[in-house]
Amino acid sequence: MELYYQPKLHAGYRTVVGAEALMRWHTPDRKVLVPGQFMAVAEHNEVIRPVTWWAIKSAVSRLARWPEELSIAVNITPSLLLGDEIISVVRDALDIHMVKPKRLTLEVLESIMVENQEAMLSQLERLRKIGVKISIDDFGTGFSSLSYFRDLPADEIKIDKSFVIPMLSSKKDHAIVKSVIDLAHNFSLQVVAEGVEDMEIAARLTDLNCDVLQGYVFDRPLPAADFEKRHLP
Ligand code: G
Ligand code: MN
Repeated sequence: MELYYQPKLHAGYRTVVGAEALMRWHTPDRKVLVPGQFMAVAEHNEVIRPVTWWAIKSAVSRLARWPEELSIAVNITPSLLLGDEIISVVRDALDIHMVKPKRLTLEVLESIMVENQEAMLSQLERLRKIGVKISIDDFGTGFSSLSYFRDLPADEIKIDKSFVIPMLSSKKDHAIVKSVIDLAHNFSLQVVAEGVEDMEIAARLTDLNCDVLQGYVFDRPLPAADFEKRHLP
């Protein structure tokens, strides 16, 4: 298992503000699989648990060696969010490496609020009390109600790439992106657009006041050493 890193850029200055850590599985027959190709299996046989704790520790140890102003986001599957284990894994990793909690973001799916709402809300509050940031991944695909925005203890939303990719050719997708940015800002949430594949889209997102951009036009997910060579000072 290896963590790759994809840059997240400030939409106005176009400087790197951090990275999303993305898992890659090097299989015995020398293939490199992306999460979509192994996550379902990993979740089914519970190997997802040790692998996710490893990802948190690995990302935090990486942060300790990166400039103070950079952050890293780690994806957390909904089933691991509840309970005390994630709290102690996150706390221990930050303590051991003396990394400021605000530099670690946990990306969770919009669907976490579907069941167990009360438990999930208080768990997100607990995590935010430690000081880590909560980001809602793939936003727009999970059929949220408006009360979602009112109640959600989060810091950031990521607009799903299925809206971002066609936003210049589809008026409706453009309207969704624009509306979500405004709505999120009204609730003091930072907005990240994922799936930014060309500079024209990047420019439009900047015009629409999107805060952070991520996508192939800036870089693909890279092995840590390559990320550091290309994106660290
Ligand atoms: O939302 P989620 O965390 O699943 O999104 C991350 C995934 O999106 C990663 O697998 C990453 O490789 C992929 N990705 C990143 N940038 C782009 C992009 O610009 N276009 C597309 N189509 N996919 C992207
Ligand atoms: Mn993600």
